[in-house]
Amino acid sequence: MNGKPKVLVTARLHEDAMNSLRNLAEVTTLARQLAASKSTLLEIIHDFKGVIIGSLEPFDKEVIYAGDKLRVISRHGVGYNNVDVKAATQKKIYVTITPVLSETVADLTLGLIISVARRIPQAHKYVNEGKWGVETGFFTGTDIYGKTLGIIGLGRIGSAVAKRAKGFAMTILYYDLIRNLEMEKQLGLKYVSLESLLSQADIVTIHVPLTDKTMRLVGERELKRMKPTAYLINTSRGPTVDESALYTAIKDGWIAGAGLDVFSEEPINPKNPLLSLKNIIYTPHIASATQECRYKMSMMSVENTIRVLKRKKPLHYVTS
Ligand code: 8YV
Repeated sequence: MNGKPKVLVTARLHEDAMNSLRNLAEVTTLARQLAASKSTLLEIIHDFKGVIIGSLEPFDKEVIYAGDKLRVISRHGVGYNNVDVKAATQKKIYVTITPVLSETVADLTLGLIISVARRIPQAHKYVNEGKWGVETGFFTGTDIYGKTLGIIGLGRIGSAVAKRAKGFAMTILYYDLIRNLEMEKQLGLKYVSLESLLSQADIVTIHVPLTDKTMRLVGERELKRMKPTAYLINTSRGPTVDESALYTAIKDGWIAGAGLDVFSEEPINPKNPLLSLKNIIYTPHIASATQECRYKMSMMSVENTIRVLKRKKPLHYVTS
């Protein structure tokens, strides 16, 4: 029998990261779809000292308490709403994260902003279907340059979005629980209330973690405050937006459209009514999915795990 500690990997890691993990640990991989099932996790978790997981695997109190040997829950990512950090902290289990993805997520955010305002995906589909022509006014989009951007949550990712928006000569408003005077000075950002951000912005983009307080942060009331010409972008977590209110908002023209990378249910339910709207574009939770970024995330999630297994402090962790 080999005496290496057992580590369960349910995130998709780069081979280099897998190899360095295998030097130290006995590695078991499990497809994300299976790992998203709590009953599967409950059956197997007691075997493992470490887990490296994606954003869907439900590490709630029950799963965490069933992990007798568990010392580290390593998130391949920064959001940890699928992990009960309080239960983990009580059990002295590290919950680690990989804060190396802000620039990559900010890139996709800008991509969604431009795509939704200029209807790039719809135009692509149109040409792909053998159609052509500007005879349809639908493809006369709106400018991004010089418009007003409202950033909800000026953390690592929100700040990276702000830096990019400067290049588009945008007026940048932000709302957060904490003011960032440094960023305000550096980029000329304006701190405003959530209400005033919603009513002034041409594009509202969400960059908050999912917590009890940010659950459905943008609902009917907030959507009604937005301009009928404004777009909503979400690359954070689906449940920060009330999806049924968003459906009505777009259908009834309270707002002009949305660009979404995240949904309240993932993988998305093909019957989700949002999919039937034409003023909306969506991607399958790919904001951090570039070769470069996923490499860094893989290496860091493994490094965090190895450190804990060697009884060292991980590079980045959260507690409660
Ligand atoms: C990843 C994410 O898609 O960082 C996060 O919280 O949601 C994404 O970067 C996910 O964690 C992949 O494992």
